[in-house]
Amino acid sequence: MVLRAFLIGCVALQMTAAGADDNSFFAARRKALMEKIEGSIAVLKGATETSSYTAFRQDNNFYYLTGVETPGAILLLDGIRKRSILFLPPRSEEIENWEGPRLYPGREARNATGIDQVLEISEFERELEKRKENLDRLYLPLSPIETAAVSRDRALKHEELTSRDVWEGRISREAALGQSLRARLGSVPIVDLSPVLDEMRRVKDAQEIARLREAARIGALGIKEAMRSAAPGMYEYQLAALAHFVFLWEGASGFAFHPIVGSGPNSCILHYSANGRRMSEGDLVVMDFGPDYRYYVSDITRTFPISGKFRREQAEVYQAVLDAQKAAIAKIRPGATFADLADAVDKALDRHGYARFLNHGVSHYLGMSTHDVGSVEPFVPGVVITIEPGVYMPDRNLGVRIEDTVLVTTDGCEILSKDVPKDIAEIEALMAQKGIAATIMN
Ligand SMILES: [Mn+2]
Repeated sequence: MVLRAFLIGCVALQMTAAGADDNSFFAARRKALMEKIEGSIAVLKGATETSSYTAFRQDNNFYYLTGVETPGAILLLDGIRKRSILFLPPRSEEIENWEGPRLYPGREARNATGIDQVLEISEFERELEKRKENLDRLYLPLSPIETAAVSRDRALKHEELTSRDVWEGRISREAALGQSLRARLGSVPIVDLSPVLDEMRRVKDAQEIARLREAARIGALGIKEAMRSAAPGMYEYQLAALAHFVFLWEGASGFAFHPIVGSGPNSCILHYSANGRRMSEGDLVVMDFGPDYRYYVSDITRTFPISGKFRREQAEVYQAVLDAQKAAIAKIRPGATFADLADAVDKALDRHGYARFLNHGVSHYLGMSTHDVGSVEPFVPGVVITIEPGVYMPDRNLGVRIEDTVLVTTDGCEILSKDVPKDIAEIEALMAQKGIAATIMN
């Protein structure tokens, strides 16, 4: 998925989900955060029940620090006493009846989560009250909550539009939370926790890297299946469905962002989402999609001819974009910046006279969100980025984008999405194979 700005940084546990191994990662993150807010406390409010019949997905920050996937939870991190308290809604027979068992306040939840104390949500105010005396500040994340398929750029835009809407204009959830807390805290200032969490989340730990690697493996498998099955006469949504099927089959909870499958003229629409066009001989298809696997995502784009063979003009543009992508990947290492990658892409495309046909940013951080948090550079080992140059020529119905998910290592990088071919001969060989669509349609 493409970043709007030219460069971002030119400058369950639902009783079961997380296990003991996972808990040690969550505990380490809470410990690290409490060190950063030494002498203060932080409050995070998790996602509430969904307003639709979709699966509950916890807020990224809340999950990052707890692994807890229970709706309506609050986390208090006490950086003075170095203790964490989780607040959960009380047991409800009705909810259990409909939704199954949940995590409830008490010893069982403490054992399952490894969090120091698990109290009922009604206790939160008293615990806050206890701590407000002599408190120098309270940290609260002020950036928008991130649940399924949410990235901050999009969420901020939505927030801005909502606040400016003459008819439904209202303050954000985070601003409202801040107001409620302020009313109870008196003169204690509220400080934004988001930049602190952003910088922690920017650099991935071993658990995160393992999940990102799996998300990229699943993403690659899905895109490969779509390429294998692609044939003239199919609809764009059918390619999306094939990849989505593979994502779910492999254990992803859903997608990282709505699928982008643009054929022919739609290949030039950066975030094309209708996916309704019937594809025909000669079309080039830009497919940009990725799964959400245990709160970590991948973001992969491949461009391929629906018939399985590139036409000469298509191959020429494609090769230029591929050269640019490879030139940029060669620059990815600790110390490099987004500007270095943009520069490598620009120089490579310029050699072919195509630089002016690129109208979006070519790289962004990726992790729990597709356009992940973190505005700090240069890269360090453990950050994950995407690299996605493109060339778009609407006059010729010809759009090409190639995107991989890449982990920065100590001595260079590892292309996590390397399983999907991108060289012309390899793409044509993959597309000559029989895909599962042939079985579904017969
Ligand atoms: Mn992207």
